[in-house]
Amino acid sequence: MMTKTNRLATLAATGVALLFTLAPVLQAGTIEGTVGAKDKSKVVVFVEKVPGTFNGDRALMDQQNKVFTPHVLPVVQGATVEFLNSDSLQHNVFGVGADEFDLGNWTRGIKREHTFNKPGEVVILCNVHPEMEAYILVLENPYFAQLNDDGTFRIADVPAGNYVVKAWYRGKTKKRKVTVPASGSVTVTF
Ligand SMILES: [Cu+2]
Repeated sequence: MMTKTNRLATLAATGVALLFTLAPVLQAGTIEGTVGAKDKSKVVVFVEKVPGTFNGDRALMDQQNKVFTPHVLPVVQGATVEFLNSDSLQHNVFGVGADEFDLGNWTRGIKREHTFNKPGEVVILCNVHPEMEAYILVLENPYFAQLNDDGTFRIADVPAGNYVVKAWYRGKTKKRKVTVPASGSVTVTF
């Protein structure tokens, strides 16, 4: 005869087994490959139209020695970017392109921020120093990657399906069609 404790244990075990049976299995694969570009740090590879709702995070762009760092910053739509002035002179930040704004001028140690809600490419400039330039790429989803030193990239956990993958470099994009498998990877060469 089953004791009360045993019966509870059996019920619990059945419940756990059911949970595992009913839980949806994520069918997702990896997109990997290479991009041929002179300046590998300035390439962003991204996947278009991945189903789901995604929120942008916070990111930082520094101004140091009259240079925006990083030079290329990919963010997800809705992200707020803080612009920090680390120099002992005045800088300005304004954006042109997919999103247009001007944050004004400010001095060392101070940050101002902007939230990027419009997808696309925004060129970041400083009206005090015409040589200062950077790019913020506002993307639809977090399925993007920057290149390793050897020109390779890897975008993991992409839901299985057919997509267009783009490689952005200095304001230009190349695209490839890919089929992401339910497990394993697909290789793309740009
Ligand atoms: Cu400046």
